[in-house]
Amino acid sequence: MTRFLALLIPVILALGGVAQAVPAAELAPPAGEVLLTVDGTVSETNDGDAAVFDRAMIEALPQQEFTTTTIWTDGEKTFTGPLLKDVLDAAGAAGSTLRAVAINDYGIDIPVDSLTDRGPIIAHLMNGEEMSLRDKGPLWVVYPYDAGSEFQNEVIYSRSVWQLERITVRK
Ligand SMILES: Nc1nc2c(c(=O)[nH]1)N[C@H]1C(S)=C(S)[C@@H](COP(=O)(O)O)O[C@H]1N2
Ligand SMILES: [Mo]
Repeated sequence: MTRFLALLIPVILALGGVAQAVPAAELAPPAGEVLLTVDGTVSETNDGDAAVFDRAMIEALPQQEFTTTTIWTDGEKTFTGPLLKDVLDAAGAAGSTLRAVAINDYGIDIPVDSLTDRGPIIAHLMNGEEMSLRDKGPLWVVYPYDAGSEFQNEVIYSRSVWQLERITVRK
C-alpha cells in the first residue's frame, strides 16, 4: 500500500500540473461581487455565456494610468484601470461593435476598431480611490481627454459611460 502510494503520488502531481496549466489561460470564476459582465460573442466565459469580472479580476489585468481633466469633474484627476481592449481580450471577444450599458440603462455603441493603447480605460480608481456609484463608479469608461483634440468631442463624451455594468460584443 505504501509502495503503491509512493508510485502514485508523482503521477497525481504530474496530472495536477497539466490540469492547472491549461485553465491558467482561462478566466477564473469571480470570487467577489461581479462589477462587469461581458457577453455576446465572447469565448472566455466563466458564468454561463458571459465573461464576468469582480474587482480583483479587473485589478489583475495590466493597469494604465493617466491624469486629465474631464467635463464632469473638477480639476485634474488620475484614473487607473485596464485598457478596454485588454478587458475584451481577456473575455475572448470577437466582434466589431460593443454595446456599453450603464446601471442607469444608458447605453452606447462603441466600434471595436476605435479602441487603442491610448484608451479608453475602464477606470476603477480615481486619484487612487475606488469610485462610489454617486461618484460615477464603480467602473467608468475614461479617455485621456487632455491628451488631444481627438478626445474632446461629443462622440468620445457619449462613449464615456460611467457606472458601467455590461458590455455586449456584437459581430
Ligand atoms: N452612466 C451614464 N454615462 C453617460 C451618460 C449617461 O446618461 N449615463 N451620458 C453620456 C453622454 S451622451 C454624454 S455626452 C455624457 C453626458 O454628460 P453630461 O450629462 O454631463 O452632459 O456622458 C455620457 N455617459
Ligand atoms: Mo451626449
